[in-house]
Amino acid sequence: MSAPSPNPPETTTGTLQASAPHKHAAGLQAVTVSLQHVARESLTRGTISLLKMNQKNGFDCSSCAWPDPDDHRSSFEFCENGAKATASESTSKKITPYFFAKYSVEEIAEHSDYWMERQGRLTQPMHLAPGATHYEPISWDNAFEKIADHLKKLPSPDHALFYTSGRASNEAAYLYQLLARQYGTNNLPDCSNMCHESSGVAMRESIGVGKGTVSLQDFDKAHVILIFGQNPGTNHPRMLTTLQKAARRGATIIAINPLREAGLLGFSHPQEPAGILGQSTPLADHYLQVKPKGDMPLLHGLLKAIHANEATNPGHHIDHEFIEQHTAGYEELKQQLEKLDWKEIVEHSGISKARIEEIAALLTPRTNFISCWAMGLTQQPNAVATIQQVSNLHLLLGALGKTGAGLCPVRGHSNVQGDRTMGIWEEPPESFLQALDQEFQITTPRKHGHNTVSAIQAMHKGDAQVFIALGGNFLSAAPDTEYTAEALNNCDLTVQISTKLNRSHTTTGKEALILPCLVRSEKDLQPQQGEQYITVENSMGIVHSSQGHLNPISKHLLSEPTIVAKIAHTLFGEDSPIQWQTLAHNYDLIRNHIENTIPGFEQFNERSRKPGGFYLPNAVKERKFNTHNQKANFFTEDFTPIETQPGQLLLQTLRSHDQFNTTIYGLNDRYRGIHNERRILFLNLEDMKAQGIQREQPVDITSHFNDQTRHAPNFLAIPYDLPKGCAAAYFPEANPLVPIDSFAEKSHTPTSKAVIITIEASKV
Ligand SMILES: Nc1nc2c(c(=O)[nH]1)N[C@H]1C(S)=C(S)[C@@H](COP(=O)(O)OP(=O)(O)OC[C@H]3O[C@@H](n4cnc5c(=O)[nH]c(N)nc54)[C@H](O)[C@@H]3O)O[C@H]1N2
Ligand SMILES: Nc1nc2c(c(=O)[nH]1)N[C@H]1C(S)=C(S)[C@@H](COP(=O)(O)OP(=O)(O)OC[C@H]3O[C@@H](n4cnc5c(=O)[nH]c(N)nc54)[C@H](O)[C@@H]3O)O[C@H]1N2
Ligand SMILES: [Mo]
Repeated sequence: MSAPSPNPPETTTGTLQASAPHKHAAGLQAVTVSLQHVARESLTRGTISLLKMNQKNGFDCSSCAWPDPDDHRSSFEFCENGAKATASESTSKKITPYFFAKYSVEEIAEHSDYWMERQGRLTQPMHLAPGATHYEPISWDNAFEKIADHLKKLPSPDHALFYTSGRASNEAAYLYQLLARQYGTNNLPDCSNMCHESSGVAMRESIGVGKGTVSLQDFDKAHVILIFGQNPGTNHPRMLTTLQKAARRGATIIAINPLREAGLLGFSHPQEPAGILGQSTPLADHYLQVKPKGDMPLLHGLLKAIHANEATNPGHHIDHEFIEQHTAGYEELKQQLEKLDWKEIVEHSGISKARIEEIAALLTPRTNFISCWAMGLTQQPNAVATIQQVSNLHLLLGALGKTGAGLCPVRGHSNVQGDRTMGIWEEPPESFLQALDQEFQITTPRKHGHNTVSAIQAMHKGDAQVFIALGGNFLSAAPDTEYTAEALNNCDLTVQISTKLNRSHTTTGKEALILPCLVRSEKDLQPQQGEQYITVENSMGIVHSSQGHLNPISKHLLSEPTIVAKIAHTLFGEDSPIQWQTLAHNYDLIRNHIENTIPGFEQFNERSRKPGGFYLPNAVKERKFNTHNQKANFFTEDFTPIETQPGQLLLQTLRSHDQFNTTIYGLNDRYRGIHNERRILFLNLEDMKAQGIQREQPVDITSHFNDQTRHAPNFLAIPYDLPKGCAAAYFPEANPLVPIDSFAEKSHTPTSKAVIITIEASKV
């Protein structure tokens, strides 16, 4: 039997409607589209959910990690894409065992991701036996037995992989890492490895903490806000309210992005009368259309221009006191900047010297400025070094650890930051492992585990046979779809703890399990212990509770903490030093353990019950830098451009407006003027002319890495406002093109924003 195809159908819909891109985001249409999505899934469950979302007594929106305002929450504290996420999880549609009896795994795989999403919620544990064509129902106890049996059979605990996606609560994540470590491995790859890992690595080296250093209030005090490689109109729409407030008060917003994104140009607030009527607030005062990967030379240019300003007007353009007191490595940076050639800076960044000087003039030690960034920086080959140049800019001007200034990596998944705080990390610090050993009387392993890329390589080589996923859609999110599929097919057992159907349920190991769990908006009622709540940490280090209110869609569902604890209980038995049975049902007990083992969680139960939650400590806010030398470090790094041959383009893979990562809510990308199609390749008009490609013509894409090629057919070419030589296509359709061996230095993040491609007209 051949394995089902890992790719979504490689055909176009035939119904593309392409129009001009929008010049601002949101407005009334955002509200109508939200309501359409709610109505399609379930009007009652969806509306109740929207009213409870992001309220102090409600649940945390599972869409993005942008924080809620501390005060002045409106009764509709949501955005269009949060509404889509909530409609999707609150749907009344269900996938029952009948569905799996009707469709074989191969037949399910023939459908699109959009179709999979619309089938509804998973409702019962299902088992795919070795050699079987269909999933069949299985009892929870039998499912846990199968997992325990497989784990007990492995030659070493390092042959098991425990993947986490960033929606898991703090409580679930803490239990999950404890399960892996009691079992004996640090193999805890997570979605962060494909996402903000580069930010964590860069910031830990340079300022001693891998998290952002600002809070929402700092945005009220900032004079300048820089936004690198981020599309907030689609991916963090609630950030637009923050930016609108800043713009209205006169702050300068600078967008750095190869694409002109509607959400950076302007915003019509859908909850203001003027916004509903379509009046928009202009956002970006300066739009720097950098070349892809051009941020590092741009930052070099800014640093150089600031030094030139200081030379003409000494004492006004650099914060010498901050540098002296708090930093190391400044002299090396200064020497490097002197040697850098403006011609190369301009060529590689795509931004003129005059323009760079204009921006540099805005940045002085008296300027409060915040730098935000997302995947446009983190998924580049030189991501870590680039983010360290952002940090250099802040160190040079002392724009760190003071009101209105600091670094703001804008996280993706709603609890990806919390999961890392809870120990979902393949390279845990010794202090954390010691704390676990002491708290639980176990011996945790010291050997570092696999990250996402090395986990795939290990499965491919046959060095890992059991793959368990706490959420997510590993197959479609990972790079190099065909290679990752082969890796998963090699496993003896793959286990997906999931809420909705996805392609990781059809590309499996020899045996597979689907374990369906509660979503955030559902009540978590535990036997004897009653209703439980969970906690999450947002992008700005605020930990708060989240409590569901809907009745679960099926009586068979278990919560994530319960599922994890029951796997552990079955695996370790009654004699385990950890009382897994009690942890499964009483989350206060889990929070007590978190309090005892992770700094910053004192009186966790008490403080998480307070509306709004609490801030975790962040040393950088007090200008303390917990690096190897207790200083903030300047990093001096040379820029190496990506060499492309004539005819080659640099492809970035990005998100449309109607998706959450691999979950496809619809086929539109409204702000970019795309309707009814996802197999789109955005190109510069001159490149299209040079290659003789017509508008909407189907093209096949080949990617090139070392001597290897990879292919993805049938994308419709659309001319777009992006720099010559660069191209863009949607994730996950373009993932087969991302080479497994191409990842960022130091962080191992797949280079999903820098894939060398060639294109040719599809043969019809
Ligand atoms: N609705 C919705 N919300 C989401 C998600 C979703 O899929 N849907 N995903 C969540 C997750 S997990 C994450 S990580 C975030 C992702 O949020 P984003 O990072 O905003 O997501 P992307 O679509 O990958 O957009 C990357 C942006 O970087 C730009 N870019 C590409 N290359 C470069 C470059 O070399 N330099 C610069 N300066 N810019 C570049 C692109 O043009 C694009 O605007 O959103 C989160 N929120
Ligand atoms: N080419 C390319 N690849 C990329 C990216 C890119 O920009 N380009 N971005 C990368 C990034 S930033 C990220 S974060 C990863 C995302 O990688 P993942 O986090 O692995 O993927 P998602 O698509 O977010 O996962 C969606 C699935 O999670 C499950 N799910 C949803 N909610 C819950 C829940 O509450 N509990 C449980 N247990 N399951 C749930 C559902 O079954 C759903 O199908 O993808 C990465 N891959
Ligand atoms: Mo992400």
